[in-house]
Amino acid sequence: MSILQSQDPQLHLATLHEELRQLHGMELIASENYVSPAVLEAMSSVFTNKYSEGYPGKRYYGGQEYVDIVETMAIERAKSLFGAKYANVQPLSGSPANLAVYFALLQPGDTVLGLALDHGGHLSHGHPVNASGILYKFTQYTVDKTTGRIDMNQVREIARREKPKLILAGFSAYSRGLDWKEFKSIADEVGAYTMADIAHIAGLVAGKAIDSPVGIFDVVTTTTHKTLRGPRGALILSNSEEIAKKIDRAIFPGMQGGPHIPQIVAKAVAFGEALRPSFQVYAKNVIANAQRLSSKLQDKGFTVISGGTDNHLIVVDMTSKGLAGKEAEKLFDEVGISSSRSTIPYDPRKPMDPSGVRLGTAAVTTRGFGLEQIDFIADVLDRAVQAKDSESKLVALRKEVSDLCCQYPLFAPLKD
Ligand code: DSN
Repeated sequence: MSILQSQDPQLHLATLHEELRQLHGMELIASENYVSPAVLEAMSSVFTNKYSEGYPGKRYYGGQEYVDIVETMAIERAKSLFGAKYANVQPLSGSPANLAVYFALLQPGDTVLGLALDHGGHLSHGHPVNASGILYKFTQYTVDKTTGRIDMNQVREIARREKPKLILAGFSAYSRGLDWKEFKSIADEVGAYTMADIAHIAGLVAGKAIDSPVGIFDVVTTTTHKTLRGPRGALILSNSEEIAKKIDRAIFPGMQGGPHIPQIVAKAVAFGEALRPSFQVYAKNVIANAQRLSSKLQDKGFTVISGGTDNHLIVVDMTSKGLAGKEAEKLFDEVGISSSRSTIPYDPRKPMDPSGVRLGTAAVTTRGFGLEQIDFIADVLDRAVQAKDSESKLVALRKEVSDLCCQYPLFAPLKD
C-alpha cells in the first residue's frame, strides 16, 4: 500500500493498525472471518470504475464484455456450489437481499412469520425499527424457554393462526439446526412462501457440514462474508424461474442501481475456493471447534444457551459469571479476543446491555486453529473472568493471546 501511504498517510496508518489488530488478536465474532489474499486482491481492481446496471447480456451501459464474463462466472459458481438453478449475485449485503425478497414476493402490509430478534433472529426479520418491520406485518416465533430451541409446534400454531404469506427461517444468534422440511410442510399447509436466511451458516452448507434448504425452500438469501468466507456482500438463490425473475427485478431496477463489480469478482473467487475439497474440511472443523469451545466453557461453569451447538456459534449467558454481556465483550477485548454482546432468550436485561455474548469459530478455523488452540481460548476466557480486576494479569493474558496469534497467518494457505 505504498501509494496510499505516501498520498494519505493517516488513512494508511489506520488501515495498517487494523491489520496489526487482526494479526495479534483472536476473532470470535460469529459473523466475521478472514478472506484469502486472492479475494482481497479481487476487491481492489479497476472494475470499480465501471457502471453495469442490468444483468449479463442486458445492460444499460456500453463496455460490458468483461463485466459480463465475471458476473456470469459468479452466478455459475454460486449455482454449482449450492445446487441451485438461479442465483443473483448483485445484492450489496444481507439486509438489502432480504428486503429485495420481501419486495419481490409481498405487498406492503402482508404478514410474515420469522424468529424474534431477541431469540436469535435478525433486524431485517421484522424488527419494528427496521424497514422490514415498518413495511410488513411481522409476527414472530420464539425459542422454548427450557430447551433454548425453536419449537416447531409453536411455529405451526402461529402459522395456522396468522396465515403468513411468507415464512422465514434463519438467524443471527441461534446455535441449533433448522428443520427445513418441517418449515416447508407448515408453509405448504398455510399457503406461504418459504425463505431461508442462511447468512450465518452458508459456509457450513456450502461445505456440506449441515443440511441445505436449497431445493426445499422457495428462496434462500445469504451474506457472502461470514462462514462462507467471501467479500462483504450477499447472494439470493432459488430453484423457481418465476421467483428468480421477480427477485432479479426487485434487485434491479427495484432497489439497486449499478452493482459493485469488484465485490462480484471477489464473490466468484470465494465461491471457487468453497468448491475446493479443503473447504469441506474447513466447514467440518468450524463445527468441531465450536462444539469443543462450548463443551470446554461449560466445564468451566459458563452457561451455554441450549447446552451446545450444531453450527459455528454459541451464545453464552454471562450472568453466572457476574458479568453483563457488554462487560464481558469489553473484558475479552482487553485480552485480545473479539466477541459480540448478545441478548439471550427471555433476557431480563435491555438489548443495548444484554446478558450474553455470542462467540463463533469460523475466523479462528480459517486461521488454522484446531482443538488444542480452542482449549487455550476457553482457558483464556475463563482466566480473563477470574482476573477481571487485575490490570497486570489481563495484560499478561493479552500477551499470551498475541504470542499464539503470531504463529498463525490470518488465512492459512489452501492445501488443494
Ligand atoms: N451483523 C450480523 C451479525 O453479526 O450477525 C448480521 O447481519
